[in-house]
Amino acid sequence: MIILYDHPLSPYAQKVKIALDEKGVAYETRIPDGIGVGGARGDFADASPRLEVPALIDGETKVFDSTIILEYIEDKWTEPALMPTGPAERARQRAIEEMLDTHFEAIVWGLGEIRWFKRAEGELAARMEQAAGEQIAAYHRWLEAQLGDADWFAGERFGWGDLCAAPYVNGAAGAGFAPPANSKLSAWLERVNGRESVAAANEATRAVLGGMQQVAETVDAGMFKREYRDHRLEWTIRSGGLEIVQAGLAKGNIRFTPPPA
Ligand SMILES: N[C@@H](CCC(=O)N[C@@H](CS)C(=O)NCC(=O)O)C(=O)O
Repeated sequence: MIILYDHPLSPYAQKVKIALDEKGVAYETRIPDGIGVGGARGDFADASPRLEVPALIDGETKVFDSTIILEYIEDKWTEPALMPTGPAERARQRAIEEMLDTHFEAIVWGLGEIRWFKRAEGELAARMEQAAGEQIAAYHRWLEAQLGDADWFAGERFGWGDLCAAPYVNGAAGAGFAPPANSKLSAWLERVNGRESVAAANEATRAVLGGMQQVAETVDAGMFKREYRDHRLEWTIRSGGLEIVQAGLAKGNIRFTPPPA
């Protein structure tokens, strides 16, 4: 049985679950012990040197990073193909994935740091939320242009760009930043959420969201050490939250990407 190290709130893990479901591949999900504190060990750490979900174990094969896992899935289970044909179209799918995995993800993640983990309150939180809203609106415009008049980012059929976009656009919508009403992007979101694979990932997310109301205290008590890696660190600083990083470093409740063990 394929094992997927997962967290239901991880958009990266959602990409992988949607791809496996679309291809009808059976798998078992596991939430690694120590996720969120940088303390994971054992099989998960062997599969994922950066101690991040998702990580996939298929027999002797261990793959980490959602993009690399998606490529593995597409190479191993070829039907139905999620990547369209033609080099230009394939490059476009990868560009959509890249834009969302990097800067778009960081914005939605940053909103979680403010609202769930209470990294900022009052005026600072309001300024950062406003910046997030403006940035998300810009990404929505970019996505709308990528969609054009097609039903799917992948063209005539659901595919790579769609499964990569769904977790992030849903995450932003859940945070109160839905695509503009009556836009092509909002019609696409409704369409993509109608797919069983996407609905299942959404349901798993909803099931754990209630528990996020209590996490601020656990961060304060030093039980979490959140990973302020690459684009997330950039987002925090460019959106006015340098003091969040400084306070987190002083309190020891933020960390950066670890080197392999
Ligand atoms: N580039 C990676 C990013 C994965 C990632 O950042 N995962 C987060 C969850 S969304 C994680 O596991 N962080 C480790 C932690 O919080 O301890 C991918 O595409 O899979």
